[in-house]
Amino acid sequence: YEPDTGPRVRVNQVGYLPGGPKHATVVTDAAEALPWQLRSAAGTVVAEGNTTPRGADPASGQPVQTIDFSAYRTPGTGYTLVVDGEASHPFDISGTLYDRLRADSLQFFYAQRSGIPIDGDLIGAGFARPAGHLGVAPNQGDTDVPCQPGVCDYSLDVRGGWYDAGDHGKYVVNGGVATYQLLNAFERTRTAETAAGGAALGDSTLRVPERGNQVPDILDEARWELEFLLRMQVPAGQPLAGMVHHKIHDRNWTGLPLAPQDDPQPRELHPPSTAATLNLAAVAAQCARLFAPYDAAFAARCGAAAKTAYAAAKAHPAVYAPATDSTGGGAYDDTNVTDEFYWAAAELWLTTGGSPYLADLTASPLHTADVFAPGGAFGWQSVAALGRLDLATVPNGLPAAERTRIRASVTAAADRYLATLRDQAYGLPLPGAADAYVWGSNSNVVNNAIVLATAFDLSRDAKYRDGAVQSADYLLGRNALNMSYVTGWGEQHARNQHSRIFAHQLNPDLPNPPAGSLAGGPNAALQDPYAANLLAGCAPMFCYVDDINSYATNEVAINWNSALAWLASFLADQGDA
Ligand code: 9MR
Repeated sequence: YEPDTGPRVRVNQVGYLPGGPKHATVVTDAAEALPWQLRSAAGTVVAEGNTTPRGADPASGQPVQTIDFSAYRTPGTGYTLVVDGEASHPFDISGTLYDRLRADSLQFFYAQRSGIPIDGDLIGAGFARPAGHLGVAPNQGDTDVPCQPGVCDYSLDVRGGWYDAGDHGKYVVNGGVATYQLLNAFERTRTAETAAGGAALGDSTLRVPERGNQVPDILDEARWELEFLLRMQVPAGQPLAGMVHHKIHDRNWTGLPLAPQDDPQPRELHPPSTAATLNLAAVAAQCARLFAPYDAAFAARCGAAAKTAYAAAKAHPAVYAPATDSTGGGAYDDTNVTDEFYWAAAELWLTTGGSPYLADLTASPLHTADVFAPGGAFGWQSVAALGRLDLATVPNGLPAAERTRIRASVTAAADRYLATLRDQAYGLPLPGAADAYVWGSNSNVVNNAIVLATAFDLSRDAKYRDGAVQSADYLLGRNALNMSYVTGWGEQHARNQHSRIFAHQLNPDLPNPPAGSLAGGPNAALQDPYAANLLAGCAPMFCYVDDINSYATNEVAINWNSALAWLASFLADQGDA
């Protein structure tokens, strides 16, 4: 299988910021440097230079050369880069490139909402649908959901929240990370260094039903999930009270396409887990501090739930979600919750300033450890970096020396991601080995970029901002497949992501995913049959196909779009850079 990857000059198909880094990659067998030309839309050569030979690129298996045209700064549309007579896809140079990506990437969450009709007047007629999983036949959830047999003898109203991904499951650990990233994208705009972006995430900035309610829309969107997460907590008086059920989903896997309101499967609560409980503790603590100015009662409810959950997790510190529990929904298994404890203690300390949380935080072996893994800084299974980033950025009462040490750990990690990025001929902060190209690899690219972006916020050192900006180039087309992984963005973009809802590929009456939806990305482990059959033997960066059948390379997911939303907001804030 040889995909048509188009022109051999690979660029960010959306464009480049006028004062930002401008890099491209050329696929060529030539051993020597080649001349390149930057052409305006009218065909005039506006800049030229020579490529830099890079040899064989391990991630793509391709012989490549790179181009640096950062010195050219004139805004315009329809530029192309030309090498050997072959022109790249066209792109812009503009300081407003990413303004709309901030809202587009957040729009995905409204489209994923469960338990509410989706309003076509808000996001387009093709996306309109009745509410899913409100106990209306054929749905069997989510207003009165029993546990799996033998797990508990009560049922819970767990309506609402976001569907996790291409399935109709709702998983607390992944919901937690996604909610964190939305809340954190907002919290970032509260600090002095980054206040400029605040208005862009304010009220009436998104197409959500709550616009106009005087609450920033990104908080409204996060609240839709927070309310669901709160409902997943085991009620007082029951065994394991205060713990949180790991997940709720169908008893059996369903086929595609399937609109949420048409899902006939029984829905079941799966057992509580320590990881889910600590996820709720962490994001409910964030909720308590961020909602305080807007809705004191809700903030108080979050704060109380965070404390109850944290105490329950300490009383039951090793209740693990097993890898085997993957019938009808994903497992989201985790048998190491040291990181979840660290993250929850950090968030509770930041919100309450309570000394027991500080004591737990400083006693954690992770408090002084390097928590930023080379492949991915964080993810649903490893959340220590979330605590670390917040300790570095959210105002708190740690001693100055501690604060300095924590901030230095973020910039040290960013230095390593920068070194990785410079080592990659496609300029992404992901190592070139196959084991870095995992399920959802695009989210690891983005999350590592977020560490770079945070290092810039902390230090104002432009090299970190440039690293974060360059990471976006990879996502938007500067890659082996010459493909933008963000729907609706770039000349050649992913649009057939695995989704029961946005299944246009299977039924032309259904929409593709909304603009701003991020595909999971290359997965060298080829963990679905479609990819395994089609892509056997692929070099890591080629292990992707824009086909709805490939759930392990081409799904949409809330934790991937939350990462994109955070980065998009950062990028939009940079203006001309
Ligand atoms: O994103 C998850 C990835 O890290 C795991 O390797 C994979 C297999 O366990 O599951 C992914 O999450 C999926 C979840 O299990 C079910 N909903 C869709 C998620 C995205 O593919």
